Parts: sequence; structure tokens; C-alpha cells
Amino acid sequence: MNIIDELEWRDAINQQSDAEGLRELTNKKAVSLYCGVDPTGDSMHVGHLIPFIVLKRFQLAGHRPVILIGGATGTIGDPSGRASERTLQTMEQVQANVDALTAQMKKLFVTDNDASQVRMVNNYDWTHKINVIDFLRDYGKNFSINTMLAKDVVSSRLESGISFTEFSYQILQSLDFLHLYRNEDVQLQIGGSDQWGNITSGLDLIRKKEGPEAEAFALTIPLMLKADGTKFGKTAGGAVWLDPNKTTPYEFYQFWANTDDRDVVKYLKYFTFLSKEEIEALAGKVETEPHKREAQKALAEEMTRFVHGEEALEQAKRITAALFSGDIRSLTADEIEQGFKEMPTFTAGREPKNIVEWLVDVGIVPSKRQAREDLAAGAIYLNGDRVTDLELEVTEEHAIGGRFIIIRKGKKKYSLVKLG
Ligand code: 383
Repeated sequence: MNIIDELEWRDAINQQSDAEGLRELTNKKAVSLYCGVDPTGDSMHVGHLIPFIVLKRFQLAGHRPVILIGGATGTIGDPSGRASERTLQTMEQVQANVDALTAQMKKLFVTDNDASQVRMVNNYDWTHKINVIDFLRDYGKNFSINTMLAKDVVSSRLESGISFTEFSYQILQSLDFLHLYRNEDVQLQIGGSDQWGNITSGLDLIRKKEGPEAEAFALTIPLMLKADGTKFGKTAGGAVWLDPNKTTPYEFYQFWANTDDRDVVKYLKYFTFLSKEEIEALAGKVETEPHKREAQKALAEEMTRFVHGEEALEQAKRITAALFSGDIRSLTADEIEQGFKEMPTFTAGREPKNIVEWLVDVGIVPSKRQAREDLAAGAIYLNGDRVTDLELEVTEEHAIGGRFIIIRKGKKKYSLVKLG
């Protein structure tokens, strides 16, 4: 299947500058294309996957991806989709973020250590060399203030205000497209639908500088909408990050596993590399046996494997299974840390203590009377084992990996106790 047909089937196209032209070009040759990200933070989140998964699809279809890290644009900040002016980051901060994002991208785009699979560029490298006179004479002349003012990004800010710095952002992104067209044979820029203005402004510049026949294209991807109207990629805990230290692979897995039945087929098409046949089979399962949540499991597996790798996926599945069955002992201390990150956490000393006193001291039950009642009723589990013995001594020996004791009250109320 042609890549554009595939993207259409996946509902992954929002706007194109020339649909027929791009279809022809992609049939004819291996096309170099790029997508950019600004180092405004030290990690990408699931929202960033939207265009970068499309970039990966082009790569898998034999085209040539270029990833641009905005070491220059990141020092300014894209006003797209923002209601107010950004605070500037320090140059050191931007550089640290460039390094973090570069490493993340390599994980997604380079397999078997074969760096030739993707080109990585940083727009700081060419932008910092342009002096202000060249900037105004060689490029500024090609931009009409009238057109720039009419772009959504700018017009929506005319009331509240926008600095010259942020207003100029679209010029920098346009220079990148021109630079990559000239030096890296790039003919297509892709991005989320919020990037349409910046991308087409680059196309205009290419046509002005290289002639109206220059073959360059723009394609944007729709930003994901959820069936319940809330924003994609946010949970109660905030954004879902790709950095495993910010969002653990288990939490990442759970995020996808919790997808609504109404959204899951849409996500499978949009985010995974599963084939049409595989997705259609899973769509059938959502209709006939939704309670099994097979489509959600497939989605969570595909996404966790893609971002964190096979080992982290296996861990996430083990944690999920252990929390479901109550078989906590099968987990390592590291897995417990991941699985219980968002659960109530208490600390306790290492000296042996009677269970009734221990439960009260730690703060899990309000009084000794309550502790005795709960224990007698068989409602207290220590590391998955029911405790009914009121005389039990809780010791360091109970701690998994010498660090954690898991208490369950009733069916599902878990608490994590860390030994100090
Ligand atoms: C900078 C220089 C270029 C080309 C692109 C850029 C970055 C671009 C931008 N992108 C967003 C970002 O960095 O701001 N001006 O956070 C997001 N992207 C992608 C996608 C998205 C966009 O990185 O829609 C969501 O993730 O395009 O908001 O020469």
C-alpha cells in the first residue's frame, strides 16, 4: 500500500498542500522528510508521538526520515496554540533538553545500533551563523507582515499581545525547511495540525527562493480527540511522558490499557504498527466481547514495546497481573516501586513490632481497636498473604528486597510501606 493511502486508512491526515503530487512523489522515489520538536522540556510526552509515529511509518515504507531538534527555535518558543507569551529558558537549559530529546529519539528511530536509519539535525547549527543584516536582507524580504499577521497563531494573540521574538518564530521554522530542502534533499515537512501555518510558511519561502516549480510538500496530522471530550494524553497524574523516570513503563502501559472502547480502534490505527487485518480482528473483539479488553491489551503492549522495549513491557505485564491477582510476592522491589508509585505510601522503622501496633503506627488504621477488628475479619493482607494472627511480629524479614511491605485492606485498597 502507498504510504499516503495507508495514512488515509489510519485517519492520520489532517491537511496536505498537494495530495496528488505527494502521492505521485512517494510512489516514484524514497522521499526525505522531516519533523521537528523543540527542546522546551527534558522529555517528550505521548502527544509528541502523533507526528513521530507517522515519521516512523514513512521510514518503514522505505522513505528517509530526518529528525530536527530545535536547539535554536527552542530558545524562542513556538507561540502556536498558546494564549500567552513564554518565559525564555536559559541556553544551558535548552542544551540539556536537546541532549535528552536526542537520546529519546534515537531509542525510537535507531534499531540494532544502525545510525544510518535516521538523520538527526539541530537547527542551532545553521541558525546561529546568520547575522542580523543577512537575516533581514536575505530572508526578511520574503516574508510579508500582512501574511504573517493573518496566521492563526499571530492573529489570535493580537488582543492579548505577542512579542517580536515569538512573532518571528515562523521565520526560523521556514529557514529550516529551506535549509533542509537545499542541503538534505528534504521535500516534505510533517507535524501536528497546530504546525500548518509554520510549515506552509516554509513552503512559500522555498518557492520564493528556489522558484515556483520547487517540489516541496506539507502534511499535517490531526491532533487526537477523545470520545468523552477530554484532552488526549493527560491523566489525573498529569502528562504521560516517554521518560521512564517520569512515567514508569507500568504507568505507561496502564494509560493505554485504560482506553475507552469508543476510542480503542481509532488509537490502534493511529498509534500502532499492527496491520489492517490485525486491527480489524481486534475491532471485531470490541464488538463481540468487550469485557475481555483484548484490543486495549494489544494497544498497551504495542505502545509499551515501541517506547520502552520488550523487557519493560514484560515487567509492566507482571506488575499488572500481580496487582490483579494479589500475588505480590512474585514482584521485585523495583517492580513494586513502579506499580505502587501512585498508591498511598507510609514509612516504618526496621525494629520488630506487633502487627496491631505496627498498623496504627504506620497510619494504615486509625486505632488498635480497628486494627484488631480488621485482622479478625480477615481483611488485612501483608504482601498478599492474609494475616489473622493478632500476635504476629512484623520484622525486616517481611520487607521485599529489604525495602517494601505491601498492605492490602479488603479487596483492593493497597498501601505501600517503605522501611526507613
Ligand atoms: C521547530 C523547528 C522546525 C520544525 C518544527 C519545530 C517545532 C515546532 C513545535 N512542535 C511542537 C513541540 O515541539 O513547536 N514548531 O512541542 C509539537 N511537535 C509535535 C507535533 C505537534 C507539535 O513536536 O503537533 C505535537 O508534537 O508537530 O505541537 O523546523
